[in-house]
Amino acid sequence: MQSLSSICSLPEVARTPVGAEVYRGLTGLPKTLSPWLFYDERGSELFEAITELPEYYLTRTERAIFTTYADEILDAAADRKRVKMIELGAGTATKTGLLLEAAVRRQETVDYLAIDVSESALAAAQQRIESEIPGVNVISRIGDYTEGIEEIPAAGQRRMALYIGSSIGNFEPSDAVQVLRELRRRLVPGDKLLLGADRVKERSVLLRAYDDAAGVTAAFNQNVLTRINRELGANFNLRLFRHRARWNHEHSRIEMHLESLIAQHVAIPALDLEIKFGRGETIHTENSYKFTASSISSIVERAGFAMTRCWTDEHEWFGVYLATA
Ligand code: AVI
Repeated sequence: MQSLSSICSLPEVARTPVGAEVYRGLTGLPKTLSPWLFYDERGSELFEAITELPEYYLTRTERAIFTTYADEILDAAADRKRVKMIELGAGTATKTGLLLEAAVRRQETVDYLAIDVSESALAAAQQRIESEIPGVNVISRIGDYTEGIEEIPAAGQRRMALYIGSSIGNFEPSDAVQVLRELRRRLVPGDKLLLGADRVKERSVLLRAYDDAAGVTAAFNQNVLTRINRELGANFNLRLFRHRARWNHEHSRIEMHLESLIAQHVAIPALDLEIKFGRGETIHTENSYKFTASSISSIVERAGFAMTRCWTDEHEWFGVYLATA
């Protein structure tokens, strides 16, 4: 715990979200940085590139599940009512189109509320969906997670909140419960949650997905150092930090780290800091939890939903779960 006097004497930039996170993460032990720091403009482009890599099975497998089961998912969610859809962290909403098309097949028109922190991603998604899927009424809201849900009240229809892409896996399990509990609080009984979550599988498949041959995931991980250099004037030498992906069996998660190849000091002038790294010491930058049917059910149920149905692919690599509020 830092004393009040040490907090008060910090440079101004340490109170910005990026400055505060870098200060917290690199002065603590073990060194950590929160994964939201990945997503500057370049990081978001690199993440889009990751989703198209042959080794990164998550996106295409979830898409394949939607391609096969979209009509069944909509029927199961609807309880014979009309459906309204809400997407948390919609991004460019590419996979969501398959569900929206199924909704239009079922009921001709559908209201779709897309929530995301990125204004540009939302604008692109809105334009594409409105031009490609007539019948979808897109409402977009800039925000984190659940803000804005009340803007499309249930009003006799079934609302289905989508939280797909295994984003839930980037939270600590207790935080994942909190995020879903907050969502549950804003829904009414009978509303649905459609959750996409990656499953536990062979270690080699998981490791390849987070350490691809073309080095795109390595560049995505190292980009966080470029961001700190640019925004806080630091002097990280990217050639002296190596991308590492590890499978942590005990916690059922892939961990991403940046490993210091030598003993070195890095200056972060905007934070008035000099950070010492030992050879082999890492900065832990991300956890990506992998779930079994029972571990994901436990999270969903602790958040106040009842697990209703699940769909998977032929290898059982990815799960799409429908739960009821
Ligand atoms: C966004 N999230 C679901 C990705 C994942 O698989 O955990 C982020 C990612 N990290 C490395 N590759 C992709």
